[in-house]
Amino acid sequence: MSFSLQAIQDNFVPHKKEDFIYTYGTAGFRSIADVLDSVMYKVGILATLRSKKLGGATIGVMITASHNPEQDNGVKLVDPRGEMLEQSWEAYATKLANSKTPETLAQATEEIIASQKINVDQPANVIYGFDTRPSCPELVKNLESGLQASGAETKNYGLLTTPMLHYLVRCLNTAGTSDAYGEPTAEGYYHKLAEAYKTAVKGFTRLSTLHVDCANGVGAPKLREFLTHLSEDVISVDISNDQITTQGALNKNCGADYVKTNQRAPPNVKIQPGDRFCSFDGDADRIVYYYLGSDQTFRLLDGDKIAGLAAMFIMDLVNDAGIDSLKVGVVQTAYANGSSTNYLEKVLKIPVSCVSTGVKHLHHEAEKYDVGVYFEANGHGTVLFSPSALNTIKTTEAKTPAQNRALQQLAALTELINQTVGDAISDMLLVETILTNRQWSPEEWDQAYTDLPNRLAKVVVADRSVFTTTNAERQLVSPAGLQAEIDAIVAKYSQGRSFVRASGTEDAVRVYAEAATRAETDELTYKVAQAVYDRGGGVGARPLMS
Ligand code: 16G
Ligand code: MG
Repeated sequence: MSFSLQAIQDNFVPHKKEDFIYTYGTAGFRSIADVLDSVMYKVGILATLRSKKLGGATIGVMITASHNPEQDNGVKLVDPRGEMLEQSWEAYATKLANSKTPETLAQATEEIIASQKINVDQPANVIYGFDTRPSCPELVKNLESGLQASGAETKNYGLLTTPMLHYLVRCLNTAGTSDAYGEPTAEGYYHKLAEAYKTAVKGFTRLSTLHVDCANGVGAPKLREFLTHLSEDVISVDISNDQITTQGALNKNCGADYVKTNQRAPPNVKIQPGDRFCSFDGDADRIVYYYLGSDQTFRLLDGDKIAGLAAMFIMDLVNDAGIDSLKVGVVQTAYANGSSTNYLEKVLKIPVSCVSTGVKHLHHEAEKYDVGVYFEANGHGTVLFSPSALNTIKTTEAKTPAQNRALQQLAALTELINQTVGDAISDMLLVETILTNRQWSPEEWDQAYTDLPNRLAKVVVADRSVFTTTNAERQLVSPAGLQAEIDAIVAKYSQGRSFVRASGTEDAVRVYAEAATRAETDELTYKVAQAVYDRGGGVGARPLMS
């Protein structure tokens, strides 16, 4: 198939809402689904150009709006190694999406070709997948139209979790090379994870049943398919919130975002003391665990707790394997609970980096370590093993049975953990592996440290773009003077910490605060939110302490 600007113009998909402005943000384009058909067409063109730029390497397109309500949708591009689209291309995505006529679209396309020096005669390969949203089939058609008009070879992988699409892209681009990632099929993905899990828990007593809330999303059918690869004596899983065809059910009162935001279990999940629970989000790239404490209170084991557990386990294995020359590090964002950072740095003595919010920032920072553990508090995360770490694990000769066992466990983890992006199924298996190896209950896992009370608030302002930050979002640069005011407020609270940043996904400014006690935390949040409202052009009601 050849590339033709004429075909791109002839098949143009008009904008439904003329004044809508599209932005390729932290997680691609995301909005109410009704206005996305024109965007899908443009994303098809962009994916083709990206593939041509990279000599025909396979690019992925995922249609999902993750934890957002069912009426929303979104789309994001996946680069050849299964990573998020290179940041410098986000501006091209935005430019194409806002081209409102066939002529301006052709012009924007030509500009990308010229500035990126793209040879349009190169082949283009694009694969795509989508989640369970009712709007997906229509949006897929528009995407296909853009791919066809720009002359890409395509493959539709159908219903997928986001991490499965990332996996498939990496497999296709590494096939036949020395770092072939796996079989580029859903079966290949299940098989790889299942085999690694069997190795990682071999010889240990199986834990009690794990209860998984799938947010009524794509994680439900995919987890079910995956589980057919493992027998009941290896893992026991009870799936709830699997109603993927019930209208309006997706992410409604369930899922990882609900649990993290409300700090409680989904109302329809019967949480019993002694049981272990986790929740996926709508596209299964995010997970949090929870349980009921012996005092009957709800306890959340979020992304920070998973990072701590994984870092602890990997450090122990690296030491037992006698390969402690490997540099293990953890990457967090400013949202990480202060107690988790303290535990990692002071107890585990692991280097910790803090970066801006958004998976791509954490992922790139984690690549700087031999073994880079990265998690956002909200449950997005994974562990990356560098090529040299993989080589060390593979080639080190064990001198004792204990060393041999540790090396085997590490090797299994490199297969079990999705190396392309955070993956709820894979992260769940990682946690289950560690708890099985230690024969730990969630309560025992939770003992590593106690979270500082924390609170997240939202302030609506006239223009959130005036809120600019530095130092991994921990300090405001503008509005002028506001940071000094926040510093003065924070200084009055023991173990107080607070920061303010503009959301990348909502039209609001977020305020995070933590302090030694619940009362202090609430007061600190409220004071900072008021300062934001007063100095930052707040609209609507002034924040009140709730
Ligand atoms: C997106 C990001 C997530 C981040 C969140 C922050 C990806 C795949 N997702 O969902 O990592 O935590 O945005 O939202 O990068 P906010 O900017 O509205 O606070
Ligand atoms: Mg998600």
